Amino acid sequence: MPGPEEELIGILKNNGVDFTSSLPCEKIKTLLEMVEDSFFHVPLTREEEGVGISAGAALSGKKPAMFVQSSGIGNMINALLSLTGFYRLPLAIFVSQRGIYKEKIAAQLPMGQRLPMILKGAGISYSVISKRDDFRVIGKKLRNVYAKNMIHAFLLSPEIWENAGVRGQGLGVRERVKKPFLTCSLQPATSPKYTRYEILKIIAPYLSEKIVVCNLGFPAKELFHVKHQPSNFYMLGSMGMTTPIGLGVALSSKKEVVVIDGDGSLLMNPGTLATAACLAPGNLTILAIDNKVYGSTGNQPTLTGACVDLEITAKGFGIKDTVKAATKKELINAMKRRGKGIRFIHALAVSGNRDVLNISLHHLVNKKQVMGFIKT
Ligand SMILES: Cc1ncc(C[n+]2csc(CCOP(=O)(O)OP(=O)(O)O)c2C)c(N)n1
Repeated sequence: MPGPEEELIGILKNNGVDFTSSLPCEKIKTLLEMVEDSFFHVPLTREEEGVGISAGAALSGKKPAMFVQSSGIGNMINALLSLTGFYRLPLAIFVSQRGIYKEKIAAQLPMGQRLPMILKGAGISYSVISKRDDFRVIGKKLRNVYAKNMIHAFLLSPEIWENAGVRGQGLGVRERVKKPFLTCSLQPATSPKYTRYEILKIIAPYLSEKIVVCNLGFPAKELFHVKHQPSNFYMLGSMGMTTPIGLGVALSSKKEVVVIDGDGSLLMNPGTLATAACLAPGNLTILAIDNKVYGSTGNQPTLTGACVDLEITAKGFGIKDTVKAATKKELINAMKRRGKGIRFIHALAVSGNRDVLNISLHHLVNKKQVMGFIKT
Protein backbone atom coordinates (compact mmCIF):
# COMPACT_ATOMS: atom_id res chain seq x y z
CA MET A 1 0.00 0.00 0.00
CA PRO A 2 1.45 3.37 -0.98
CA GLY A 3 2.10 5.97 1.73
CA PRO A 4 -0.17 9.02 1.99
CA GLU A 5 2.36 11.20 0.18
CA GLU A 6 2.58 8.82 -2.79
CA GLU A 7 -1.20 8.63 -2.95
CA LEU A 8 -1.49 12.42 -2.98
CA ILE A 9 1.20 12.78 -5.68
CA GLY A 10 -0.73 10.21 -7.77
CA ILE A 11 -3.94 12.28 -7.46
CA LEU A 12 -2.09 15.43 -8.53
CA LYS A 13 -0.56 13.66 -11.53
CA ASN A 14 -3.90 12.18 -12.59
CA ASN A 15 -5.41 15.64 -12.58
CA GLY A 16 -2.73 17.25 -14.70
CA VAL A 17 -0.84 19.33 -12.12
CA ASP A 18 2.34 20.35 -13.94
CA PHE A 19 3.74 23.34 -12.05
CA THR A 20 4.46 23.36 -8.32
CA SER A 21 6.06 25.66 -5.80
CA SER A 22 6.58 25.46 -2.07
CA LEU A 23 7.84 27.04 1.09
CA PRO A 24 8.45 24.34 3.68
CA CYS A 25 6.66 23.22 6.79
CA GLU A 26 8.30 20.56 8.92
CA LYS A 27 5.11 18.47 8.95
CA ILE A 28 5.15 17.94 5.18
CA LYS A 29 8.88 17.59 4.61
CA THR A 30 8.53 14.10 3.11
CA LEU A 31 5.72 15.23 0.82
CA LEU A 32 7.88 18.17 -0.30
CA GLU A 33 10.76 15.87 -1.22
CA MET A 34 8.40 13.84 -3.38
CA VAL A 35 6.80 16.91 -4.97
CA GLU A 36 10.23 18.19 -5.93
CA ASP A 37 11.09 14.81 -7.46
CA SER A 38 7.79 14.43 -9.31
CA PHE A 39 6.98 17.83 -10.83
CA PHE A 40 8.52 21.01 -12.12
CA HIS A 41 9.08 22.76 -8.80
CA VAL A 42 10.02 26.27 -7.71
CA PRO A 43 11.50 26.72 -4.21
CA LEU A 44 10.06 29.99 -2.90
CA THR A 45 11.53 32.73 -0.74
CA ARG A 46 8.07 33.93 0.36
CA GLU A 47 4.63 32.38 -0.09
CA GLU A 48 3.22 35.54 -1.69
CA GLU A 49 5.82 35.27 -4.42
CA GLY A 50 4.45 31.82 -5.25
CA VAL A 51 1.02 33.32 -5.93
CA GLY A 52 2.57 35.59 -8.56
CA ILE A 53 4.70 32.82 -10.08
CA SER A 54 1.68 30.51 -10.19
CA ALA A 55 -0.40 33.25 -11.86
CA GLY A 56 2.27 33.66 -14.53
CA ALA A 57 2.38 29.89 -15.03
CA ALA A 58 -1.43 29.78 -15.31
CA LEU A 59 -1.33 32.56 -17.93
CA SER A 60 0.93 30.22 -19.90
CA GLY A 61 -1.58 27.39 -19.63
CA LYS A 62 -0.05 25.49 -16.71
CA LYS A 63 -1.93 23.85 -13.86
CA PRO A 64 -0.23 25.23 -10.74
CA ALA A 65 -0.30 23.88 -7.19
CA MET A 66 1.36 25.38 -4.14
CA PHE A 67 2.47 23.71 -0.88
CA VAL A 68 2.69 25.97 2.16
CA GLN A 69 2.18 26.15 5.91
CA SER A 70 -0.98 27.74 7.32
CA SER A 71 1.08 30.75 8.43
CA GLY A 72 2.06 31.26 4.80
CA ILE A 73 -1.56 31.92 3.83
CA GLY A 74 -1.22 35.12 5.84
CA ASN A 75 1.48 36.19 3.40
CA MET A 76 -0.66 35.34 0.36
CA ILE A 77 -4.13 36.78 0.91
CA ASN A 78 -3.79 40.09 -0.93
CA ALA A 79 -2.20 38.52 -4.00
CA LEU A 80 -4.74 35.67 -3.96
CA LEU A 81 -7.63 38.13 -4.03
CA SER A 82 -6.31 40.96 -6.19
CA LEU A 83 -4.41 38.76 -8.63
CA THR A 84 -5.44 35.09 -8.81
CA GLY A 85 -9.11 35.62 -7.94
CA PHE A 86 -9.49 38.93 -9.74
CA TYR A 87 -8.16 37.55 -13.03
CA ARG A 88 -9.93 34.22 -12.54
CA LEU A 89 -6.78 32.12 -12.65
CA PRO A 90 -6.61 28.58 -11.27
CA LEU A 91 -4.60 27.71 -8.17
CA ALA A 92 -4.66 24.66 -5.91
CA ILE A 93 -3.12 25.30 -2.50
CA PHE A 94 -2.09 22.43 -0.26
CA VAL A 95 -1.80 23.84 3.23
CA SER A 96 -0.08 22.13 6.13
CA GLN A 97 -2.53 23.31 8.77
CA ARG A 98 -0.84 23.90 12.09
CA GLY A 99 -2.35 24.63 15.48
CA ILE A 100 -5.08 21.99 15.21
CA TYR A 101 -3.44 18.67 16.03
CA LYS A 102 -0.84 17.94 18.75
CA GLU A 103 0.65 21.39 18.21
CA LYS A 104 3.76 22.13 20.27
CA ILE A 105 4.35 25.69 19.05
CA ALA A 106 1.88 28.11 20.62
CA ALA A 107 2.54 30.78 18.00
CA GLN A 108 1.03 28.44 15.39
CA LEU A 109 -2.40 28.57 17.07
CA PRO A 110 -3.69 32.05 16.13
CA MET A 111 -3.22 31.64 12.38
CA GLY A 112 -3.69 27.86 12.13
CA GLN A 113 -6.96 27.70 14.07
CA ARG A 114 -8.50 30.73 12.38
CA LEU A 115 -7.49 29.61 8.90
CA PRO A 116 -10.95 28.31 7.86
CA MET A 117 -12.56 31.58 8.99
CA ILE A 118 -9.94 33.63 7.18
CA LEU A 119 -10.49 31.68 3.96
CA LYS A 120 -14.24 31.95 4.37
CA GLY A 121 -13.96 35.70 4.91
CA ALA A 122 -11.80 35.95 1.81
CA GLY A 123 -14.30 33.95 -0.24
CA ILE A 124 -11.78 31.19 -0.93
CA SER A 125 -13.22 27.67 -0.97
CA TYR A 126 -11.46 24.96 1.00
CA SER A 127 -11.63 21.28 1.91
CA VAL A 128 -10.63 19.93 5.30
CA ILE A 129 -8.43 16.86 4.83
CA SER A 130 -8.06 15.32 8.27
CA LYS A 131 -7.52 11.68 7.32
CA ARG A 132 -6.51 9.66 4.33
CA ASP A 133 -10.15 8.83 3.67
CA ASP A 134 -10.69 12.51 2.93
CA PHE A 135 -8.32 12.23 -0.07
CA ARG A 136 -11.43 11.07 -2.00
CA VAL A 137 -12.58 14.65 -2.46
CA ILE A 138 -9.27 15.99 -3.77
CA GLY A 139 -9.54 14.74 -7.37
CA LYS A 140 -12.98 16.24 -7.95
CA LYS A 141 -12.02 19.59 -6.43
CA LEU A 142 -8.80 19.72 -8.45
CA ARG A 143 -10.74 19.15 -11.68
CA ASN A 144 -12.96 22.09 -10.71
CA VAL A 145 -9.97 24.32 -9.97
CA TYR A 146 -8.55 23.88 -13.47
CA ALA A 147 -11.86 23.64 -15.38
CA LYS A 148 -13.49 26.64 -13.69
CA ASN A 149 -10.40 28.75 -12.93
CA MET A 150 -10.84 28.70 -9.19
CA ILE A 151 -8.68 28.96 -6.10
CA HIS A 152 -9.15 26.04 -3.73
CA ALA A 153 -7.26 25.30 -0.52
CA PHE A 154 -6.81 21.78 0.84
CA LEU A 155 -6.23 21.99 4.60
CA LEU A 156 -3.99 19.04 5.45
CA SER A 157 -3.95 17.97 9.09
CA PRO A 158 -0.63 16.71 10.51
CA GLU A 159 -2.63 13.61 11.56
CA ILE A 160 -2.53 12.37 7.94
CA TRP A 161 1.21 11.80 8.00
CA GLU A 162 1.31 10.32 11.49
CA ASN A 163 2.20 6.64 11.79
CA ALA A 164 2.78 6.34 8.06
CA GLY A 165 6.00 4.41 8.66
CA VAL A 166 9.34 5.09 6.98
CA ARG A 167 8.67 7.37 4.06
CA GLY A 168 10.65 9.28 1.50
CA GLN A 169 14.40 9.24 1.41
CA GLY A 170 14.62 11.23 4.61
CA LEU A 171 17.86 12.67 3.36
CA GLY A 172 19.24 16.06 4.24
CA VAL A 173 19.90 18.49 1.43
CA ARG A 174 23.57 17.72 1.31
CA GLU A 175 22.95 14.11 0.32
CA ARG A 176 20.28 14.90 -2.21
CA VAL A 177 21.08 15.31 -5.88
CA LYS A 178 20.68 18.96 -6.70
CA LYS A 179 18.61 20.02 -9.68
CA PRO A 180 20.74 21.78 -12.34
CA PHE A 181 19.34 25.23 -11.57
CA LEU A 182 20.22 24.77 -7.95
CA THR A 183 23.89 24.09 -8.56
CA CYS A 184 26.15 26.49 -6.79
CA SER A 185 27.61 29.26 -8.87
CA LEU A 186 29.22 30.99 -5.95
CA GLN A 187 32.71 30.25 -4.79
CA PRO A 188 32.74 31.29 -1.15
CA ALA A 189 35.95 33.01 -0.13
CA THR A 190 35.79 31.26 3.17
CA SER A 191 34.04 28.00 3.90
CA PRO A 192 31.73 27.25 6.80
CA LYS A 193 33.09 25.38 9.80
CA TYR A 194 30.43 25.44 12.45
CA THR A 195 26.74 24.72 12.88
CA ARG A 196 24.36 27.44 14.02
CA TYR A 197 24.56 26.08 17.59
CA GLU A 198 28.37 26.19 17.59
CA ILE A 199 28.32 29.74 16.20
CA LEU A 200 25.90 30.80 18.95
CA LYS A 201 28.29 29.33 21.54
CA ILE A 202 31.22 31.26 20.04
CA ILE A 203 29.43 34.60 19.92
CA ALA A 204 27.48 34.22 23.19
CA PRO A 205 29.95 36.26 25.34
CA TYR A 206 29.49 39.22 22.98
CA LEU A 207 25.72 39.25 23.39
CA SER A 208 25.78 40.15 27.08
CA GLU A 209 23.80 43.24 28.00
CA LYS A 210 22.59 43.64 24.42
CA ILE A 211 19.07 43.33 23.12
CA VAL A 212 19.06 40.19 21.03
CA VAL A 213 16.22 39.53 18.59
CA CYS A 214 16.40 35.92 17.49
CA ASN A 215 14.97 34.07 14.48
CA LEU A 216 12.21 31.50 15.04
CA GLY A 217 12.55 27.72 15.21
CA PHE A 218 15.83 26.08 16.15
CA PRO A 219 17.78 29.37 16.30
CA ALA A 220 15.57 30.66 19.16
CA LYS A 221 15.59 27.31 20.98
CA GLU A 222 19.35 26.99 20.66
CA LEU A 223 19.97 30.56 21.85
CA PHE A 224 17.71 29.98 24.86
CA HIS A 225 19.82 26.92 25.67
CA VAL A 226 23.21 28.55 25.02
CA LYS A 227 22.60 31.91 26.65
CA HIS A 228 19.33 33.02 28.05
CA GLN A 229 19.23 36.59 29.33
CA PRO A 230 16.27 38.88 30.00
CA SER A 231 17.18 41.02 26.98
CA ASN A 232 16.70 38.17 24.46
CA PHE A 233 13.52 38.37 22.38
CA TYR A 234 12.70 34.92 21.03
CA MET A 235 10.53 34.74 17.94
CA LEU A 236 8.14 31.81 17.88
CA GLY A 237 6.31 32.68 14.67
CA SER A 238 6.11 35.53 12.12
CA MET A 239 8.90 34.26 9.88
CA GLY A 240 10.72 37.09 8.11
CA MET A 241 10.24 39.61 10.92
CA THR A 242 13.53 39.19 12.82
CA THR A 243 15.42 42.05 11.19
CA PRO A 244 12.35 44.33 11.06
CA ILE A 245 11.76 43.81 14.83
CA GLY A 246 15.43 44.50 15.59
CA LEU A 247 15.34 47.58 13.38
CA GLY A 248 12.27 48.88 15.19
CA VAL A 249 13.94 48.43 18.58
CA ALA A 250 17.20 50.02 17.41
CA LEU A 251 15.35 53.04 16.04
CA SER A 252 13.51 53.49 19.34
CA SER A 253 16.22 52.78 21.90
CA LYS A 254 19.83 53.77 22.54
CA LYS A 255 20.81 50.27 23.56
CA GLU A 256 22.90 48.00 21.36
CA VAL A 257 20.75 45.58 19.35
CA VAL A 258 21.90 42.32 17.76
CA VAL A 259 19.58 40.60 15.32
CA ILE A 260 20.21 36.89 14.80
CA ASP A 261 18.55 36.15 11.49
CA GLY A 262 18.65 33.17 9.10
CA ASP A 263 19.13 32.94 5.35
CA GLY A 264 15.61 31.63 4.71
CA SER A 265 13.99 34.25 6.90
CA LEU A 266 16.05 37.13 5.53
CA LEU A 267 15.22 36.11 1.97
CA MET A 268 11.51 36.21 2.86
CA ASN A 269 11.76 39.99 3.41
CA PRO A 270 15.07 41.18 1.95
CA GLY A 271 13.68 44.69 1.42
CA THR A 272 14.12 45.26 5.14
CA LEU A 273 17.87 45.52 4.49
CA ALA A 274 17.19 48.56 2.30
CA THR A 275 15.11 50.16 5.05
CA ALA A 276 17.80 49.36 7.60
CA ALA A 277 20.54 50.76 5.34
CA CYS A 278 18.60 53.94 4.77
CA LEU A 279 17.71 54.63 8.40
CA ALA A 280 21.06 53.19 9.49
CA PRO A 281 20.74 53.11 13.27
CA GLY A 282 24.30 52.95 14.58
CA ASN A 283 23.29 50.60 17.41
CA LEU A 284 22.17 47.75 15.11
CA THR A 285 24.14 44.63 14.18
CA ILE A 286 22.51 42.11 11.89
CA LEU A 287 24.08 38.68 12.19
CA ALA A 288 22.77 36.45 9.43
CA ILE A 289 23.54 32.80 10.15
CA ASP A 290 23.59 31.31 6.67
CA ASN A 291 23.40 27.51 6.65
CA LYS A 292 21.99 27.51 3.08
CA VAL A 293 18.85 25.67 4.19
CA TYR A 294 15.55 26.02 5.98
CA GLY A 295 17.16 24.21 8.89
CA SER A 296 14.16 24.23 11.19
CA THR A 297 11.83 22.50 8.73
CA GLY A 298 13.92 19.68 7.30
CA ASN A 299 16.93 21.20 5.52
CA GLN A 300 15.24 22.20 2.29
CA PRO A 301 17.72 24.32 0.27
CA THR A 302 17.46 28.11 0.23
CA LEU A 303 18.86 30.18 -2.58
CA THR A 304 22.01 31.13 -0.68
CA GLY A 305 23.22 27.69 -1.76
CA ALA A 306 22.55 28.59 -5.38
CA CYS A 307 22.92 32.18 -6.43
CA VAL A 308 22.56 34.58 -3.50
CA ASP A 309 25.39 36.04 -1.46
CA LEU A 310 23.81 37.70 1.57
CA GLU A 311 26.80 39.96 2.23
CA ILE A 312 26.74 41.31 -1.34
CA THR A 313 22.96 41.64 -1.01
CA ALA A 314 23.33 43.74 2.15
CA LYS A 315 25.99 45.86 0.42
CA GLY A 316 23.80 46.25 -2.64
CA PHE A 317 21.00 47.55 -0.46
CA GLY A 318 23.37 50.14 0.95
CA ILE A 319 24.80 48.70 4.18
CA LYS A 320 28.45 49.77 4.04
CA ASP A 321 29.90 47.90 6.99
CA THR A 322 29.64 44.21 6.06
CA VAL A 323 31.85 41.22 6.77
CA LYS A 324 31.92 37.46 6.20
CA ALA A 325 32.84 35.21 9.10
CA ALA A 326 33.28 31.48 9.30
CA THR A 327 36.18 30.68 11.64
CA LYS A 328 36.15 31.27 15.38
CA LYS A 329 38.57 34.15 15.00
CA GLU A 330 36.53 35.77 12.24
CA LEU A 331 33.32 35.42 14.23
CA ILE A 332 34.84 36.89 17.38
CA ASN A 333 36.49 39.75 15.48
CA ALA A 334 33.23 40.49 13.72
CA MET A 335 31.35 40.65 17.03
CA LYS A 336 34.06 42.72 18.75
CA ARG A 337 34.77 45.26 16.08
CA ARG A 338 32.20 47.97 16.10
CA GLY A 339 32.20 50.86 13.67
CA LYS A 340 29.82 53.78 13.92
CA GLY A 341 26.99 52.68 11.67
CA ILE A 342 24.76 49.70 11.15
CA ARG A 343 26.68 46.50 10.52
CA PHE A 344 25.97 43.24 8.75
CA ILE A 345 27.79 40.02 9.65
CA HIS A 346 27.38 37.19 7.19
CA ALA A 347 28.11 34.12 9.33
CA LEU A 348 28.67 31.06 7.17
CA ALA A 349 27.40 27.89 8.81
CA VAL A 350 27.09 24.20 8.08
CA SER A 351 23.60 22.78 8.38
CA GLY A 352 22.44 20.87 11.45
CA ASN A 353 20.34 21.48 14.55
CA ARG A 354 21.10 20.76 18.19
CA ASP A 355 18.44 18.66 19.86
CA VAL A 356 17.49 21.10 22.61
CA LEU A 357 14.31 21.45 24.64
CA ASN A 358 11.58 23.92 23.76
CA ILE A 359 11.80 27.40 25.28
CA SER A 360 10.41 27.18 28.81
CA LEU A 361 9.44 30.82 29.01
CA HIS A 362 5.96 32.13 28.27
CA HIS A 363 6.05 34.55 25.35
CA LEU A 364 4.34 37.31 27.35
CA VAL A 365 6.88 36.90 30.16
CA ASN A 366 9.59 37.13 27.52
CA LYS A 367 8.06 40.36 26.21
CA LYS A 368 7.84 41.82 29.72
CA GLN A 369 11.48 40.99 30.46
CA VAL A 370 12.70 42.54 27.22
CA MET A 371 10.61 45.69 27.75
CA GLY A 372 11.91 45.94 31.31
CA PHE A 373 15.48 45.71 30.02
CA ILE A 374 14.94 48.32 27.32
CA LYS A 375 13.57 50.77 29.91
CA THR A 376 16.64 50.57 32.18
C1 LIG B 1 5.18 32.38 6.86
C2 LIG B 1 5.86 31.12 7.27
N1 LIG B 1 6.23 30.22 6.35
C3 LIG B 1 6.85 29.07 6.72
C4 LIG B 1 7.13 28.82 8.04
C5 LIG B 1 7.80 27.52 8.48
N2 LIG B 1 9.18 27.78 8.93
C6 LIG B 1 9.50 27.96 10.24
S1 LIG B 1 11.13 28.17 10.51
C7 LIG B 1 11.46 28.01 8.86
C8 LIG B 1 12.87 27.98 8.35
C9 LIG B 1 13.67 29.23 8.63
O1 LIG B 1 14.88 29.09 7.94
P1 LIG B 1 16.12 30.01 8.23
O2 LIG B 1 15.67 31.41 8.47
O3 LIG B 1 17.11 29.80 7.15
O4 LIG B 1 16.67 29.50 9.62
P2 LIG B 1 17.34 28.07 10.04
O5 LIG B 1 16.23 27.29 10.66
O6 LIG B 1 17.92 27.44 8.82
O7 LIG B 1 18.38 28.47 11.02
C10 LIG B 1 10.28 27.80 8.12
C11 LIG B 1 10.23 27.61 6.65
C12 LIG B 1 6.70 29.79 8.97
N3 LIG B 1 6.88 29.61 10.30
N4 LIG B 1 6.08 30.90 8.57
